[in-house]
Amino acid sequence: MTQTVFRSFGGLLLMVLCGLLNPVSAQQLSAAIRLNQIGFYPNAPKTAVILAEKSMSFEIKDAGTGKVVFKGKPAGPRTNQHSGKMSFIADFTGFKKSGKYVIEVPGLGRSAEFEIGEKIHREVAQAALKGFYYQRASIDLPEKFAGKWARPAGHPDDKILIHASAVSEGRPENSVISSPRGWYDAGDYNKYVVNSGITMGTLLSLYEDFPSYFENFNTNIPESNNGVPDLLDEVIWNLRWMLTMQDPADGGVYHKLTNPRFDGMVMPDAAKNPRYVVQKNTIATLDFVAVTAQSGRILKAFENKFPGLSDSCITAAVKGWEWAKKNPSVTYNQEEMNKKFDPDVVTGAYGDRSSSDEWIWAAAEMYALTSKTDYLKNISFETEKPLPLPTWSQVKTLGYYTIARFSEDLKIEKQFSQPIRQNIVKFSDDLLTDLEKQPYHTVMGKTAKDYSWGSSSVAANQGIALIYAFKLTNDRKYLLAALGNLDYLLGRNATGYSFLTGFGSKRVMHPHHRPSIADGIADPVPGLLSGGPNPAQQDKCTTYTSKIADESFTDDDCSYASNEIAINWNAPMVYLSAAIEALMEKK
Ligand code: 9MR
Repeated sequence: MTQTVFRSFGGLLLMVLCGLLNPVSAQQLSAAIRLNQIGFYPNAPKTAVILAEKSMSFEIKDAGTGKVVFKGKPAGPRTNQHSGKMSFIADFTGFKKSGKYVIEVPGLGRSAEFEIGEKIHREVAQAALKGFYYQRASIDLPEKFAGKWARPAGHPDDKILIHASAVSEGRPENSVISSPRGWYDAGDYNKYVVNSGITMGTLLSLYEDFPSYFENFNTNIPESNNGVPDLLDEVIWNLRWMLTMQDPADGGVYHKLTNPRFDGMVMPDAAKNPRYVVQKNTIATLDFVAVTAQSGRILKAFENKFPGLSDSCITAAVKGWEWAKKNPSVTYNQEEMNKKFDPDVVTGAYGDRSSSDEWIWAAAEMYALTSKTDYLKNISFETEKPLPLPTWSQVKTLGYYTIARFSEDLKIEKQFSQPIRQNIVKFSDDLLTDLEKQPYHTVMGKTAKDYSWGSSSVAANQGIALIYAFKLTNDRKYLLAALGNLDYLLGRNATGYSFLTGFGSKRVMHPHHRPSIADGIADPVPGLLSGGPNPAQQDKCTTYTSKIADESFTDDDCSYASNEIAINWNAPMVYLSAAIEALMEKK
């Protein structure tokens, strides 16, 4: 009894003391206040969203002293087009002092602590790139680089079987090739050329767009001190794998390196099922051409570090292009393949019927590499059509970005590059239309279509398009809208989650990601971007609490449709966060 009284008295004393030391903690955390949980640049917009039925004033308080440093009245209300919910926009852009703060809405509660400071997203960008290191196949991740997520190598991939669908001269069924390295695609352990295509294109473009920023961008990987930017070292890990996916006999490229069925929820080194390369096809080959052409171009400058690698890439690109020209309509149709060949393969299909966009991307990269207009023959750039956002199955915009990047150097006639530049700006203007009416004040989420499988990558890719528009026009409104989408990804959204593992006060903890599930460590592998809301809920998980487009998310590892991670989503996250850092540093 005495002990209990003493304990509760002690507890009370502790609470009072803490309250005195940190007066802001008196207010309850409120889930109705949504903001970028990492923080803000001193000289950029600062927005929080308050979910409420009526307008309430807000205060920014110093997190240490509890002193009110800024007061404001939020604008609104705005009505959410998906849920009908009302929100108000608390703008504290005028407050510019670096430090740690909370936002408080008397009567509602307070936010978790956030920071105002220069380079506020640098660690986010570094972690998102480091996420690729954690996805590496065929290599040990020692503690020195992987911290508590250290693990033995998985999938040596040095004895890969030729699937019946992939036989060619010199490579009969079940013969063995070596195809090590590369990144695991996602929460699963397979390696897919098509998805590697857009991922590599995005990361390589990031390097080409901001080369100097990466001179000093360390992610603590084994290659960190080799005199090559870590971004390129990371990309080369996957590039060397991709090069093994080309059939040396004819230049065609296998669709994927895969188990017949998905592995169980085990660590990489415990997954020992036989793996195959399957059917060569036009689209995988063209994606490969684009990546190797771009790599060949970039790596010319690193010839002394990687003797011969640039040349190997260029040779591979040319061979792939020739194969695609001879085989322009070989599509990968998993169902059809399974009818004809054994074993059946039921892993990610990445089946895509239309190759016109891959032709555009590959042609643009080959042309940028060689300046030979031959590569543009018979290619329609389709600039009369609206620009589509890049996805694994729609890559022509990656080609546009390259043309836009090099239009001066390539001396491409105006009539050719001009419409591409205009398209990028037009797309960005359309994104910006009605921004002032959006419930989270983001271009992300204007239409329910934005919430497709991997919607986080939609937000990130919109951000990239806006950054290109900014580079083309120098109009800061595009850059700030891109930053708004980064705010979305880090917490200013209808779920209240920060979608990057390891970051944010309300962060994703249970991604559909085999190592994170199997390693017995509470924290998931960091730096991985969760797919995000997806009202289609194909995984049929029972823990979703909403079917509304922008809320249809569950932080549950059963949810491969809303909470998986994937390399093609991480890459635009790296691009967006690093590009914003690079551009904010400049001004
Ligand atoms: O990102 C892909 C999405 O667009 C498709 O609708 C979905 C179903 O085919 O597949 C997604 O990609 C998955 C791939 O097939 C296998 N690895 C995990 C990928 C992310 O969920």
